[in-house]
Amino acid sequence: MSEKYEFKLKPLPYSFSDLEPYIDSLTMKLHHDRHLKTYIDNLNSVISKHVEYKKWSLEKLIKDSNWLPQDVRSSIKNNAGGVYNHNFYFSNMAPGIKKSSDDEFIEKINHFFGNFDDFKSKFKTKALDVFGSGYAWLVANKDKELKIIQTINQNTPLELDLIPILCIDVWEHAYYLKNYNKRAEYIDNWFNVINWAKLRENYENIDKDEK
Ligand code: MN3
Repeated sequence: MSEKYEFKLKPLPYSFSDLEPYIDSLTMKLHHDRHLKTYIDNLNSVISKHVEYKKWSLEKLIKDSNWLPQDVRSSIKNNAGGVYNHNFYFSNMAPGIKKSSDDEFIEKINHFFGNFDDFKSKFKTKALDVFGSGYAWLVANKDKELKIIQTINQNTPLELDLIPILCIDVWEHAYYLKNYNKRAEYIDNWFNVINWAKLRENYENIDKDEK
């Protein structure tokens, strides 16, 4: 990832309709072209007035936000978080990628959560329990131990020194058009469009990131 100013809205690696019938095209289009774009535009607009941060990567703007001047700190942190979280969310979905049970990464999930169904039910509960707007995440620590956490608003696991593996956006804009207020229905649908190949890659990359 590691992008810097000027941040760009990149096209999704699949089309807006590819996640149908689980996630509808209009939701995908508005989520990407309007919600994510707004975070990118806002972030670019603040950074353009603070040239000293033009060289900071997206991750650094989030992790080192305490060093930012107070008047722009929350604006930069929230918008950078919005860009990071949405990029992560969109890249962890794909149409028709099935998990294979002999996958080493799935074995890790089974190891840390008992079995796959337990993982699924724990993840769903965590996502349902996010009060208001936020995300549920599967994350790893530096020892590659997996756990499930929540973040509110546009906070990220980076600030907690955790490595993100998977996230679900449970802001209402992620599901309201199709599922109205039924977040549980959205979560069940979303489980069908997880890009397991990407998750495995995220997990395997932990060692590389360390170096
Ligand atoms: Mn969103």
